[in-house]
Amino acid sequence: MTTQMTEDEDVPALGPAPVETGFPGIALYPGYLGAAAQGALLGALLAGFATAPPYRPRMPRTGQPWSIRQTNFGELGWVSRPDGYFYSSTNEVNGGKWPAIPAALLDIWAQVAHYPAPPECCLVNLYDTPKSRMGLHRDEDEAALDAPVVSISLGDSCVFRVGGFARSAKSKSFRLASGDVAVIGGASRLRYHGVDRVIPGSSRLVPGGGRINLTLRRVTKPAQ
Ligand code: MD3
Ligand code: FE
Repeated sequence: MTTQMTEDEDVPALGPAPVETGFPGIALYPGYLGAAAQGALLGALLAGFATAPPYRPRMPRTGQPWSIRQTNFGELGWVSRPDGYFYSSTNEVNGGKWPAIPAALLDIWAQVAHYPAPPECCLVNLYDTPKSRMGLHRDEDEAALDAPVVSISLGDSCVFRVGGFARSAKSKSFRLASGDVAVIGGASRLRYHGVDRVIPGSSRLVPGGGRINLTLRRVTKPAQ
């Protein structure tokens, strides 16, 4: 028995394994990024913000300002306009292109997405006030619905909710913490989901506090 235990301690840990969520197609990797990787990624994001500063979007039609700020990296950015939601290669705030997706994020996609093409969009959500939240919605603006959405959380933890395929379906809550990665695909790709609240002071990563969520998305169907 003792020798068996000693041998087990010599076995290197396997790579991070996803935890069971109860939703087929949703894999959660708690602590996928360690403290050093989180700090390096935050630095790359802040550098990109100099080119594409986060802005406060407004709801289509009503013009109601959101409680979060957003920006994008990649060939395509997800934007809210008076007439709906669109992917656009132009940053309409300053007329420029979006900065490139940081290499560390392309690596995460390659490791967890199990998809034969790279992401085209990294949508950045900044939960920068105690009131910041995201209502229940579905991500359905992508032609490549066979690709997963890969989410990376940095900074303060949040209470995240996953529902069903109708807004009224029952839902289940999870906590997402800094360094966690979630992969949402397969049979769960079109589930309703949202962020109920951020837990202030739960992380010291982001200067001034708050939460940053990155979602990597494949928008167009890759050429065969
Ligand atoms: C579950 N962002 O940007 S990411 C979004 O934390 C968005 O900022 C949230 O929802 C955030 O659209 C959640 C994780 C996520 C993304 C897509 C999903 C979870 C999902 C699609 C279906 C079910
Ligand atoms: Fe979403």
